[in-house]
Amino acid sequence: MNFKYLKVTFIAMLFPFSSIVNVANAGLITQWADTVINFSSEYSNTAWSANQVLGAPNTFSYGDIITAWAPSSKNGTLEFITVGYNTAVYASGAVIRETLGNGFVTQIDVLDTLNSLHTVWLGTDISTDNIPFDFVVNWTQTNFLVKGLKIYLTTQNNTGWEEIDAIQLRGISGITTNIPEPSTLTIFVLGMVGLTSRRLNKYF
Ligand SMILES: [Ca+2]
Ligand SMILES: [Ca+2]
Repeated sequence: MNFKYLKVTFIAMLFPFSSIVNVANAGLITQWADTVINFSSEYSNTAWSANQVLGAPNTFSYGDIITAWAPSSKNGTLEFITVGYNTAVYASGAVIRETLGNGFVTQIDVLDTLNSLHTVWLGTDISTDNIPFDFVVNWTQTNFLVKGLKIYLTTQNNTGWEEIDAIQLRGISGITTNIPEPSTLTIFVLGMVGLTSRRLNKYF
């Protein structure tokens, strides 16, 4: 039996396994907003209230629908909403689900666990209009934990209302997991190969 060939084959098999562990370590967490921390205005405290951005999307058609947040002004104001998430993460992105007057977001800040805001996006929102649209924004992952998002918008985007159905935070958990590092795992398995081969070499 060609034992060298067996060892090379076994080592080669480790590489795809290492890749799987890397993916597991990535651990991207996606959360929909759990609390409303602050907001500039709301159309009412029930229909189109700030609380309508909480949870997973529940506005499935484009239009003036009560399950989305609308500021109290239709035009001519700058508005904001700040939302909180149950699990603080090293944040790398957000999804703002726009369901009326799409294309109105002007800025996104992340809220750290010491209650400081950091701007992660400033720009032109080119979301498609006339359909419920998930405006996805990605940025370089923060090196601090993030527990909230502040979304800024202009009501001057068009002559009608501007509305948000839901807001998602994306990031990596700050909680330590027990998944072994690929290097540790590889060294361990290579050690086992060495032990096994020494035993087998006695017979070949
Ligand atoms: Ca408007
Ligand atoms: Ca909603």
